[in-house]
Amino acid sequence: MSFETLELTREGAIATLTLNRPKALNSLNARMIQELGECLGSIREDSSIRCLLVTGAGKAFVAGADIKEMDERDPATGKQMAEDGQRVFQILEELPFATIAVVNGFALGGGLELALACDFILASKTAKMGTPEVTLGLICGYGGTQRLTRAVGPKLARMITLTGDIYTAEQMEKWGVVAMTFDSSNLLEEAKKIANNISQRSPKAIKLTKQAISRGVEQTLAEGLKLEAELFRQAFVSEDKREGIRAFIEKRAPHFTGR
Ligand code: DAK
Repeated sequence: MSFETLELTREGAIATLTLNRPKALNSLNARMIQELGECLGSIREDSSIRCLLVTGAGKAFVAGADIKEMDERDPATGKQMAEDGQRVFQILEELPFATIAVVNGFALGGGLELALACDFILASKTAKMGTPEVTLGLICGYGGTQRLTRAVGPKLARMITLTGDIYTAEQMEKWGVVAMTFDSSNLLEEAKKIANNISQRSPKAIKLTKQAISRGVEQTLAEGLKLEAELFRQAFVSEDKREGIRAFIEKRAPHFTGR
């Protein structure tokens, strides 16, 4: 599959999706959103993928929505634009395998929103992140007010979005937006090590764990525990569980199939 604004590569069970408009700091234009939708839609049923890395070409991860394109768009299309983007980010969030945002540089506005739709964020120590929408008279339109709030709580989410300031990766790590930071020269390599680790785990258990967390976070604790019990039941009757336990007892590496 080839794209104008993206690159999708594979190394065994790990796929890497690179946002690829470096001259415009990989800002999200309509074409990129459309291609992201096509690309994610096409890989979501690919059971040979165990982990997806999402990163940016050049010095940015994604410097936000394409501001120049927004200037040319009919304001009446704003809601449609938000819904199109939200749908694509939702596909990313609901992929059945693990997804890691590998934030190599600026992750601003829609770029941070894209990273937040991944399972977790790894960043270069020199990366810069924030939601500058309010500096443009906008608000987050790709789920930022919702996912950032769920990630850090409403107080911190208010500070980040209301200031519109750009923060360091170190600060974002302290706040829990970023899981880990690495020197920029090692970032991709470290991310691949983590992806490789995840790739050895049971795909069935990964898929069910993702569902337990993302659906459970919307529920009360009592409802979430019920959900966990049901998903635990599904794991308990799986071939992967049988294989994982046999492999432990037989002192060998498991060969998971995701069934
Ligand atoms: N859009 C378009 N072009 C961009 C861009 C962007 N977001 N960010 C950078 N560029 C372009 C620059 O214009 C420049 O292009 P040329 O002048 O060379 O043609 C090129 O990329 C290199 O950028 P700089 O020369 O500015 O590079 P610097 O290192 O000096 O500065 C910077 C890097 C990231 C600090 C700076 O470029 C910057 O402030 N960029 C804008 C950041 C920003 O405000 N991003 C937008 C956030 S708002 C919505 C859904 C979502 C959203 C909105 C609506 N709906 C569905 C309605 C999301 C909104 C946002 O993301």
